[in-house]
Amino acid sequence: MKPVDYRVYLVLDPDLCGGLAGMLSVTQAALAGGVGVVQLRAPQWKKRQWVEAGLALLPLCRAANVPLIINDHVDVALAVGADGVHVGQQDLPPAWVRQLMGPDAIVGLSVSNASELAALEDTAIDYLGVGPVFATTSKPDAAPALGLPALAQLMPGSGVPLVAIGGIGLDNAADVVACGVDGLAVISAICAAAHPEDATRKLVSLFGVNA
Ligand code: TZP
Repeated sequence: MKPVDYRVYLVLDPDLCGGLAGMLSVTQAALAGGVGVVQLRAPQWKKRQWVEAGLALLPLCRAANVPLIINDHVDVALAVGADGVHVGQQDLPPAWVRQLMGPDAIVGLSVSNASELAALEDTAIDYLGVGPVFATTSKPDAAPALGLPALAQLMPGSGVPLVAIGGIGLDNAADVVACGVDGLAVISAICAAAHPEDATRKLVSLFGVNA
């Protein structure tokens, strides 16, 4: 399925979407608006719920040729046949994720500052999620916000696509894109939008027609 369009990366939140039915309708709208990656993220959920949601999301993503990424849980990704896994600094190391998921899987890692980026030795990573760029209420245990100057200093990054995350909305997304990031990962900007398809389309358009 690679290469991947990282420009607008939807991270699903069951609370903001209104449960599984809401997640499916937000995903459908975001896919119609041109989202390039969908991640299932539900820290409060039991594994059964993850699997149920993953199995429901997968056909929508497949129909749009967009990868479905599972946050954190390799077993869920394998169980539902998802395209990849995104892990944080305290999760299963990316090299182990790669070994379990196989060479074609998409493996993403969160970094929240320059030292985590500099410490990267892992060649198993396909992309990096960098943030939070701004303060966010969507992840209560998020690291301190980087801010735009620090984000810009992290560019060009480490040779893999760099996707900014955290507090990104239609009001500030253009400034984030101007830092040179490859993509914007958002929860609330799409999940809590009155019109998720329009919100997605507007975010995609910030990268310009030839991006
Ligand atoms: N990781 C860093 S910030 C964040 C995650 C999952 C939450 C992003 O949510 P929002 O609503 O786009 O600020």
